[in-house]
Amino acid sequence: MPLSLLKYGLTKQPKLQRHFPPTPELKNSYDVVIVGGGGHGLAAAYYLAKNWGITNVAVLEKSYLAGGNTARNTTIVRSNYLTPEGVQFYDESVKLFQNLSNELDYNILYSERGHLTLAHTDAAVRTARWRAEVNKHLGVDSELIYPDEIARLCPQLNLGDDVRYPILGALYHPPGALARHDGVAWGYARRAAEYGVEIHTQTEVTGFDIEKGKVVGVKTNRGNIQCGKVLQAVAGMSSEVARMADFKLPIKTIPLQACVSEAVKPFLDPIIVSGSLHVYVSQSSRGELVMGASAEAYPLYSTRSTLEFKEELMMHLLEMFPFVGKLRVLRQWAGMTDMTPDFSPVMGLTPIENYYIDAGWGTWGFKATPVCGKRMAETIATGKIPDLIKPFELERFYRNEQVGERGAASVGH
Ligand code: FAD
Ligand code: PYC
Repeated sequence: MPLSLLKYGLTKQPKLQRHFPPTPELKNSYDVVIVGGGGHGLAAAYYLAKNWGITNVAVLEKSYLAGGNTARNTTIVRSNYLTPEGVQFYDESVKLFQNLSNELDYNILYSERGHLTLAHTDAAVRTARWRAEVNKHLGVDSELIYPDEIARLCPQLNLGDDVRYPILGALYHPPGALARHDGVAWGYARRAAEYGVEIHTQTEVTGFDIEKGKVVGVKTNRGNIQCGKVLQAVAGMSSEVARMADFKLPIKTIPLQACVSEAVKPFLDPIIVSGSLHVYVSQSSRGELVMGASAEAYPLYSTRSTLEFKEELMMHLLEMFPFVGKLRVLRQWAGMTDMTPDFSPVMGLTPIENYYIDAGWGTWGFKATPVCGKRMAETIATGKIPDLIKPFELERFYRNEQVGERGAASVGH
């Protein structure tokens, strides 16, 4: 339990605390400028300050704090990936998540539920077995299970064969978890600010000063600043911001929608994902069903919601949980996801000296917030890329050494 929560509970008249310091005036120069005040940018700022003593840092956010994909995701945390590179990377993040409330002294409502990826075809069973074996080999808890065990873990699931795609098995990953997405960003922001990091909201980066291939300044709607180093962490705007710095990313921006139902009493403990039915669902600590389906079919810079998405999602959801037919949808939204060809992120150096990239998080980057922040901070501080993130360098696309994770994406594409 975070210490502050305990103190709050025991205090008769708790003092109301401002969450973050107000946006300060921009200084002329910073050692590090982080573009993007989502979970990733804020986590990197925190670890730069805490692990490396680098505090002359500005986080520049064009809108309000963490209102991008950090606020729009469905908060699933897991490490049951397909490639050894992916499994090791996300496993470090899960471990950081497990202690994050204590580390930040901020309650992120981390809730370990177990994660079930349902298999409705022989091919899906094969992939589940493959993932389970790679996971186990690397010390990650995952196994292939069959309908009797699925029924024990999730008795509400329709396991009958009176449906189009009966459930044949599942990849079961006990550490699969949910967390409060805003809490993760706010916790990092608050602690980073305590170390002296400046957080500037309503501050849009509009360009960069690049001299002889090296970044030396950042242009914003509030004026120009000089900088030692830049970290780009802008999710759905990755290609556009990289274009301002004059380099290209192999990224397409594709909208992904989600929705929540009204709150009902807890009935669904595990997180359920069905690749074949293109649907995933969990129940939040507030009691809402949090649901998603496939990404849109084409690239677009838009966060509109559609009726078509909801209709398709509900059709599939009812096949798995027929009794939720009367449940009402409360909210629906979309985020813009930066999709790479291999469904893995891009982290590390860029063709511009002192300009670092944290992108390509597509539909999978919330769970990586702690590990990416920690390892990008290390990269910026030391100038060396840690082995854990080396496979995810931008350079891999030129060497054709992709880290194929399509088979482990929970979202249909
Ligand atoms: P963001 O939170 O988007 O932060 C980037 C920030 O950069 C934004 O606040 C934006 O305003 C700012 N910015 C952009 N351009 C500029 C500029 N020029 N100047 C200044 N600031 C700028 N991942 C999971 O692991 N699990 C899930 O369950 C999951 N579900 C998802 C469901 C949906 C519907 C969506 C859309 C995504 C989901 N994801 C999930 C993916 C996850 O949300 C993202 O990968 C992750 O949030 C990326 O974090 P970020 O900090 O990089 O981006
Ligand atoms: O990466 O686990 C995930 C996920 C689930 C829904 C969207 N992304």
